[in-house]
Amino acid sequence: VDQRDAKLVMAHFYVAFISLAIGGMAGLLQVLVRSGLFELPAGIGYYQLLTLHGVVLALVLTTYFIMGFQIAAVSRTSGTLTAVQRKLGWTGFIIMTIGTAMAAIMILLNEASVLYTFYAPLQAHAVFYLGLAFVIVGSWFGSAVILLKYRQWRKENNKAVSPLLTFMAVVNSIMWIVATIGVAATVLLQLLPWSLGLVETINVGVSRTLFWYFGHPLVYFWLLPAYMAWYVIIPKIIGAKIFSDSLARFSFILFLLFSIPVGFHHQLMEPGIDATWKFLQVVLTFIVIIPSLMTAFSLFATFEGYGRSQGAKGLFGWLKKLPWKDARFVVPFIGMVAFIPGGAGGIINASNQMNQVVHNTIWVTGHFHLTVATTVLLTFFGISYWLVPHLTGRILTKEMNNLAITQGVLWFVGMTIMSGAMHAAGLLGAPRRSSFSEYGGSSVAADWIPYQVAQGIGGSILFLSIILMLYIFINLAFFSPKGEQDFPVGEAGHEAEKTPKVFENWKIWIGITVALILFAYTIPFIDLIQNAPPGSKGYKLW
Ligand code: HAS
Repeated sequence: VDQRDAKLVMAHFYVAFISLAIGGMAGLLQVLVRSGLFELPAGIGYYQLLTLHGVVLALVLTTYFIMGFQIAAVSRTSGTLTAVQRKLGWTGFIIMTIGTAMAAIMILLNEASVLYTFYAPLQAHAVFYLGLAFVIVGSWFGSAVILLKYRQWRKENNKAVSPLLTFMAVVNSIMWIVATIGVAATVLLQLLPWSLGLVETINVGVSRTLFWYFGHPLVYFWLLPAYMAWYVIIPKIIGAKIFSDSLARFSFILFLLFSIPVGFHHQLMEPGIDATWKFLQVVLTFIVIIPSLMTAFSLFATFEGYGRSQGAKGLFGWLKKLPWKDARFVVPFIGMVAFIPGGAGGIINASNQMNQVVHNTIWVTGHFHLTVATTVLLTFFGISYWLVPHLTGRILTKEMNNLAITQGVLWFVGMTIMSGAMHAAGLLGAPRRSSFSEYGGSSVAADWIPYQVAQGIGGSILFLSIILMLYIFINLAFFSPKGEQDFPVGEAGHEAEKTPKVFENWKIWIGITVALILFAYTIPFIDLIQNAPPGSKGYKLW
């Protein structure tokens, strides 16, 4: 990656890792408070802390890391950014950072303790919503960089099939732009006027529906960069070929089509949405599981194929041939393993009847700590271990490599304890998003306490792992020996079939995406607006 692009990427990474430090600290306090062993000092509110933890880690860290990584991936595979593209990238970075600072200040002032999902009826200070609007708009600039570079590459290469990593970044950027329209709409049309006092009430159902229209694709916006690394980078690291370029592209297209019209699976317990539409979106949710199953298949095929090519014998002998001493492989691999129970938990959540058991319990928190906070995050850490030194002109030393493996293993241990306890307590009915309480001596609540203590122990181990990660990051960014660290990009095997051009016929894919969204959302929206609760006046968004 060209030095000028590297600077832009590193700017994103600095914010991401500062967020990790702040969010990790908030997470530690969080889990200790819930265990009943600790009380928050200096008038810090439980929901203030929870909002900080969620916003900084789930929204800020992820968005900055992904924007940075995608720019690096496109610059590496489709060529250095033009001056205009780089300027656009910096503009987006600055707008996002102003927005992040605005939102963060409001959270610190306890003026925006509305949780990372920030939909109504909780209300924050207008500056918080304005800040969010800035973050969204800034991220559109970052996405535009990816799309412009892609268009330039295609023009210069006679519309040939684009490099796989670039193609994947394009899919994720298109999905992001379509999805963020929903959250931009609720922020600008509902939450902002409401918090400014311009309207007295807003339609809560609409606000939640617009949020989840964005909120579910948001989780795939996090996941797809991890899949980019799994499909394209991991094969190169282990010395194998990409299993199938076409399969990888097809799974990304399926994510584009089916990530968005599924938000109702977060609203299965909510009134105001007819069961028919919930049913439809549950069916679509089960379709969006397919590309993940394809990914699992493809990874197993890559690993097994490689192991056997190295002479592995027996059913699982290939596992022994994988590079267990290379942090660039081991850390994301732990993330992959976590996605097996994480994904299974998601399938349970999505099953209408079972959702009634787990909804709003701490089971859901356990689910997303396996998915985003392990699968995705460990893959991002695994990427950082080679990408940061690549960008700063340094190398990942053997010593740092071993420390990185320790970091991944510590995370695995801490998360197994914390997330395992969350899943178990959730099944016993423990609510999510609540501070420590004995609920007036309730015997049911007493059963949750040992699990909460276990969460405290697991969370503390996770915090150690975060400290280790930050130490390695600082080392790779500033102190590691100078040298050239490779940016690994895999290639498809010679026997692979030619990739069909239809994957880049965006008119078809964006057309179907829009059609599916309209199909899944139009009538429920009309219902929500027409059946607005009594008392809402005038235009029924309010
Ligand atoms: Fe989820 C709630 C359903 C995936 C994140 N999810 C959440 C929330 C978050 C989140 C943050 O239907 C909470 C939101 C809130 O605050 O309220 N989720 C699903 C489904 C999937 C899923 C069906 N979720 C994710 C991913 C996330 C994420 C990914 C973040 C990155 N989720 C739900 C539902 C709810 C929900 C409901 C609402 C619950 C409620 O009631 O509130 C699927 O995409 C999962 C498919 C995944 C698989 C796994 C494939 C496995 C792979 C690994 C292969 C491993 C290898 C390693 C090769 C089918 C690809 C080799 C291993 C060896 C052992 C050798």
